[in-house]
Amino acid sequence: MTIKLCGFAASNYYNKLKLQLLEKGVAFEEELVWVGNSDGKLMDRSPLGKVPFLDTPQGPISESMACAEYIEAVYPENRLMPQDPYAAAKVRELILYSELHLELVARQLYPEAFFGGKVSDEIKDRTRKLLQKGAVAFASLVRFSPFIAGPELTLADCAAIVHLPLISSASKLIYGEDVLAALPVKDYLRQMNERPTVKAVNADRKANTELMLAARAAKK
Ligand SMILES: N[C@@H](CCC(=O)N[C@@H](CS)C(=O)NCC(=O)O)C(=O)O
Repeated sequence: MTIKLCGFAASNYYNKLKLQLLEKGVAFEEELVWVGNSDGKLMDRSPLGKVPFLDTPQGPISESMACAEYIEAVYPENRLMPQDPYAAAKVRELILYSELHLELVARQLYPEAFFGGKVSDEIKDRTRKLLQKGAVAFASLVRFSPFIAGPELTLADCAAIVHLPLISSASKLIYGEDVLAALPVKDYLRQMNERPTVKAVNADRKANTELMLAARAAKK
């Protein structure tokens, strides 16, 4: 049985794993799973009802970092985690900063930035401070030489490629300024977007986003 990636292609966390699998050249299947329904079956596979999750021969795994580590352990080809423990820890550190201290913070802004909702001024102010703090910390760790953790493509790139565009656009749309403006994110993404794997992920993301927005509009 091949591994199955479950979720939907408009999700950045889903695309982090899809990029990892494509870069490793691992055969995998995809199962389209939407979130936001009270389907008990989803909770059995991902207890918080979030995507992505993996279906493995031994059972499901949720939380993208746990999934990514499992993929690296089971498929050692084309490693995206350095073997040196310090270098590997630095890659994990970058992923945590990009997710816990930037993407999850910026996520507070998405309802207004991307989905026509409204976010309170209080949340916007608090989020701005946290994003500015996170961006300074992240800037002290990134390399962009040419990859985010150094000369090799790693899992930290799989995370950065999918998260950084959302953080930049959400902050630009809400505050009129990009919290990542001090970093060479545009050049980096331009280079990464040349990769066939990233092109494939982006094409699927666009198609799935249209599907998701059409489904939301039909519900209204
Ligand atoms: N920490 C989770 C974050 C995953 C996440 O937030 N996924 C979003 C889609 S991009 C989701 O499932 N949202 C639905 C929800 O939170 O109920 C991970 O790394 O897997």
